[in-house]
Amino acid sequence: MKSTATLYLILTLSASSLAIAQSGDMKDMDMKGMDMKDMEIGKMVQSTAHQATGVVKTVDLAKGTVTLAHGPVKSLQWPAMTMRFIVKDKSLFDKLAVDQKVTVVFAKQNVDYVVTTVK
Ligand SMILES: [Cu+2]
Repeated sequence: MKSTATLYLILTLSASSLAIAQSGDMKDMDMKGMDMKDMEIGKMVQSTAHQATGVVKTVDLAKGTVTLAHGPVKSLQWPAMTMRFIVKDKSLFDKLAVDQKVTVVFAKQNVDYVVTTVK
């Protein structure tokens, strides 16, 4: 009886800790996914993401840059301006066509602003 009760307790505990571990894993996976993405584009793990909406003026796939005429960016206290962004994830160029209106998420990396998402 005692061993059965103990086994039951162990099973119950491992089932609940498994559930916790699984939800923990999912959080870890999200974090790892973000870290990996950040690592790909350099030391921007600590960078804050900003968002800008604007029109694509030029695209340079070879250099990995895009020039946007973007509206004000409150999080950076930027006025509207036309400027160059770095695009390290080449797949983003699929969404970056000249004259296209886009919303981008970007982060400062050293002296550059790197686009991480195009909406
Ligand atoms: Cu700007």
